[in-house]
Amino acid sequence: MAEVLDKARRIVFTGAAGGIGTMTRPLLARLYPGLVLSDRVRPADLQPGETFVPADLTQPDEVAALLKGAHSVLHFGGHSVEGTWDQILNANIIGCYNIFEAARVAGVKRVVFASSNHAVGYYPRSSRIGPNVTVRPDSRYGVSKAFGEALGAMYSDKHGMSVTCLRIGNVGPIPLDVRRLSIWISPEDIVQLFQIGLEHPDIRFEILYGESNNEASWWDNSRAYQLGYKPTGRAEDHRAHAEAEQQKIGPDPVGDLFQGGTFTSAEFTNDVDKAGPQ
Ligand code: 15L
Repeated sequence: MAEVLDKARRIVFTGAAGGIGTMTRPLLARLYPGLVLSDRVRPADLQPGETFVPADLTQPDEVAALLKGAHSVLHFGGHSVEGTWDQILNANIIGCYNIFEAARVAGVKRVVFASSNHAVGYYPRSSRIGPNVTVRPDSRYGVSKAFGEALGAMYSDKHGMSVTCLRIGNVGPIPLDVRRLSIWISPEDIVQLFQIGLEHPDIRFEILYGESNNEASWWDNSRAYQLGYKPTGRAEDHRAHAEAEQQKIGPDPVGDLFQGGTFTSAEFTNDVDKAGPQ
């Protein structure tokens, strides 16, 4: 990495008690000692030496106190799947706004935002997309991620904040099913993307896909590679497991056509040939 980050700088990680937080914290603790972990609830497995500051993202005062003096933010807090409008509005729309606005006020230099593949979930599995396609959210959740990307672009252009949006596929030790063979990312590889967002000197505003080195990928992630990404995970190594798991799930006539899977078939009332880009 060209720029060496001053490790003494305050880096705040929201959503630290969630799935991605739990999988990446041990790796991050080694890279960024002093990382400030935050969530509404204390992580059950908080280690001695880890710093935890509770905050409710819907409360601007709590978010402002959390980000005071911060240099960078890994924003992974919020609602991580489809939810009611009330849940999404509070956790992902208001919460995300509160983070970016408190970051601006606090003079935060860099934000890495957990976007999602569900911001573009209605692209067909037969298409290959890059970071600059029109968003095609597959859910209220996906819309909130597109909103977060738009906020990030605005704070980058208007206020000079370095913002990296990670359109994350699915983070885990192995791909869970056939769809995840195309979008899986290992905890180690997503931490590499965090590092790029926190440290790479060239970042103004970027959308990168959060996937490992997947042969069945639907995404052009060449920008991540240009920025130094060297994923070590390979979904194909787990194909037999993913195919066996898929047998247990059975077909989804809508979800199997689109990248977002079950998020696209949930609440679906359209014809499949009228959904997604023409
Ligand atoms: C996501 O955005 C979710 O946070 C995660 O729980 C998975 O559903 C993932 O997408 C996925 O698409 O597999």
